[in-house]
Amino acid sequence: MLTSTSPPTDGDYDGTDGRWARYAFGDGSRGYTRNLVDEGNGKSNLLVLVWSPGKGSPIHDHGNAHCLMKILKGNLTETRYEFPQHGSGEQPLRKISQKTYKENQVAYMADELGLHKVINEGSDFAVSLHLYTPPNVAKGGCNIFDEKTGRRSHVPSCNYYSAYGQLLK
Ligand code: 2CO
Ligand code: FE2
Repeated sequence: MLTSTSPPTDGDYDGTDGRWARYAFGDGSRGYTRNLVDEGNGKSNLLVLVWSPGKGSPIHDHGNAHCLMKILKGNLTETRYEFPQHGSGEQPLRKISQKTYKENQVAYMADELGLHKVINEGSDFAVSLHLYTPPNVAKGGCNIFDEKTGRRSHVPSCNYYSAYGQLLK
């Protein structure tokens, strides 16, 4: 029986079994790699992301989809910003919050909650498991945003570094 309405801090998948390792291709020359695990019969996207030490993502949106992120290894620091209004001109993005997630913690993100960037402030690679549904970003890409001007640029395809455990060229 559900006795709590508070957000999840843990998911059912226990990452300590290490079964994610075959999807976790790191590349220190990039901020992070996106590794496809499963396409959920076209309804979702399950990815393993590998975050290079001291690096991270640009500020981005999530294509009007739900995003769940569970930390499998290391810590990740998420900074959230208000979603800029169309036509509001050039203004710096307004920071809402900053939080560091530790191993096994789960974060939820969606466009309703704003934009975010994710940074690995640790000195080793960090790994996270991401579930996106519907798989809008895989189909239509996403937008990245300039922190100082709020200006957006569309990224037509957010590429995979590997799929089903095989490196892609
Ligand atoms: N959304 C980013 C991506 O799919 C990762 S940050 O966590 O939501 O590349
Ligand atoms: Fe994200």
